[in-house]
Amino acid sequence: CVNIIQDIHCDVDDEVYMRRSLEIARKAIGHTSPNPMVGCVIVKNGEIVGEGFHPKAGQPHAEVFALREAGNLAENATAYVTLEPCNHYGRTPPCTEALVKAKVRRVVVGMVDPNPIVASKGVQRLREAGIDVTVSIEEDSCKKLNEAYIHQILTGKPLLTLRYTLSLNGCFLDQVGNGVADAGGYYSQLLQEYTAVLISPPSSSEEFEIPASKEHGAKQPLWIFLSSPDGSITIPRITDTTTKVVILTDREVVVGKRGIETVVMDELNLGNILDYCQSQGLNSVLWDVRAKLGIHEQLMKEGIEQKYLQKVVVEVLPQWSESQSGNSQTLFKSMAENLKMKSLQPRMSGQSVLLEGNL
Ligand code: AOF
Ligand code: ZN
Repeated sequence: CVNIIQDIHCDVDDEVYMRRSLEIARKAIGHTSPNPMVGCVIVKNGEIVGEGFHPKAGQPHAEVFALREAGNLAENATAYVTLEPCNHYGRTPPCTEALVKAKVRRVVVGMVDPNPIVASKGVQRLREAGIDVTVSIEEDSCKKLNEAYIHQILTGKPLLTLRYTLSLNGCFLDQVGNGVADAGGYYSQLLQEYTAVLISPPSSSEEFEIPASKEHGAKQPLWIFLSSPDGSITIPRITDTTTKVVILTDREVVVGKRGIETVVMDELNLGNILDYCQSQGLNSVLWDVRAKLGIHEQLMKEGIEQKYLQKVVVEVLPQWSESQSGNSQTLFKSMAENLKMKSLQPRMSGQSVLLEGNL
């Protein structure tokens, strides 16, 4: 389908350009929280004349960068945006006005913005200005890209994903099999995606080394260490000066190590932990369990029963474990009753099998 005459467009092209917008949006992966990732391309006579993405909260939106690049060519062009253009004055002015001013003829929107300040008002404003608007192109991919943002806007809580490693005989292993040393491994990718990693460490006596970021200037999540139920804490070894660590505890502790902050809470429950993350603008939290699940049994039960847990990533290593898993029966009963996976998608990462699903 060749789009030579600007009045004629076809659905195939819409999907192609929306996928390009999604690709651009991903350039800001892990950097935009609490804002969504958004990408925009401007197409004139079948050619891309401008591209942009939202780099960070506080900075201009995707449409603004794309319109800047397109300049006068934006007139009568089509704009593809992964998220409905905003119609409000936030940290930045409304994108709808920028699109209207640039005299764009058509806007193709990946998904409606669930943010109640925007929610369809952006589309409405564009239509009122005489712009032809098409909504819900590559919608599932657009929603997947911003699942943390959507969850946080709708529930007021960060998206919480549980990650653990299993042996072939179903025992919990205290390691990440694939990905720590390998920049292309799934774990490195998770570190890019998530704004925070919540660590249930194997045991306070063991050294825990936080992996240094693979590329210079790569985004690092906030590393949150939870004190054990007996009050003991793990002080991680940091090899990268940009790494930030917070130890969450329910009693006073003095750490005195650069880059490590301690935050004392009245009670170390999951509600308080997620509120803390929310207050820090963190919209996605990877709960990385390196010990048997039972170490933070109460937290885990709370996560399951209060429906804080949204996703699970399980890594199955091609090896057997000699230890028995020794997990709490009460916890497992609660999991069996409450954890129903909606979907479970398998894939490979190195020698490991990954099972990813939504609850
Ligand atoms: C867009 N394009 O690239 C983004 C949008 O504080 P602000 O001004 O950055 O506004 C943040 C809100 O704007 C955010 O919650 C979401 O509703 C929308 N984000 N909208 O048109 C963008 N990042
Ligand atoms: Zn905007």
